[in-house]
Amino acid sequence: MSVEPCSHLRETSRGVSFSGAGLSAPSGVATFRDKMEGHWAKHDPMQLASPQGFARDPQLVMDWYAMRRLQMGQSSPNDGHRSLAARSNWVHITQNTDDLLERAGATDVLHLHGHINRDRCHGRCGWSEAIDLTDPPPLRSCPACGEYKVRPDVVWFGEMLPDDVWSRAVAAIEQADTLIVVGTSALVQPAASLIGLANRRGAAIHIVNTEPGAADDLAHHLHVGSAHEVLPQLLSEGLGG
Ligand code: BV8
Repeated sequence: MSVEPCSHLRETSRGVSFSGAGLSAPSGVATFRDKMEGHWAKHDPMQLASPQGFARDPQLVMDWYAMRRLQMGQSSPNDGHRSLAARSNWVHITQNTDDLLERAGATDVLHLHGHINRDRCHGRCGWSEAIDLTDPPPLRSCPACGEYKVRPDVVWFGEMLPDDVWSRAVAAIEQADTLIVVGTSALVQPAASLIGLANRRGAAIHIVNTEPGAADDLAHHLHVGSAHEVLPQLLSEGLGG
């Protein structure tokens, strides 16, 4: 599959990327809609990634995150992460909770849904810490307040997105002349609404996905294929650039 490189994409300083789980899929990180396997097949990620799920069975939720953290701990950035990171003057908005864009060298990354490599107090007492993905901590009480359990520093379904991150993402979209949307089903809100905002502001929208998605009608260019293969071609400098 060959993708026409787009010189404007390479030259613009007002580019923004918006990514979802499909960007990290080639790195071996399961997407949110991938069928879960084994013991987890009978569980619904929408329930597990929610305050209700955590209240109902905190041990089950932390076991699920421990499994995902170990999987992420084995993963490395792919050529898609590296191609985006090479656009050092772009803003990279991601729904992903992994740090693969940063590990590929990206400096301006906005995590709308938080960071799986961090834990925080569920009662928001202010305590949080980085965790070792290869040795995920067990269910524990907050070491600072002792009142609440500790949970991953991610945004669960039904939880608000961090205000500062959201405002910076909206500001980036409002000034963008180009948006690359990669590896997202564009079903989760309010994150996916950023694509419509970019469209209304007149940005050129490129969508990179292996499958059709909910925002395809907003795209000016649809590139069907895997993020790790399409992005290096689309951004046309390959890996050495
Ligand atoms: C909130 C962290 C206010 C946890 C995640 C309208 C407005 C506002 C809210 C809502 C609304 N409608 C509904 C809601 C509620 C809800 C929502 O959106 N529900 C949906 C599902 C209907 N939203 C919320 O609750 C949000 N909060 O709105 O606060 C509020 C408060 C109270 C009450 C109401 C409102 C919070 C949402 C955040 C959820 N947290 N992650 C964790 O990860 O553990 S979201 C989760 O899904 C991941 O972050 C994931 O990234 C994200 C989105 O999914 P995708 O990234 O798109 O991944 P997915 O698996 O879906 O698709 C993968 C794609 O990649 C596919 O298209 C596939 O084809 C493609 N692909 C696969 N391989 C490749 C590839 N593409 C390219 N190359 C490949 N190789």
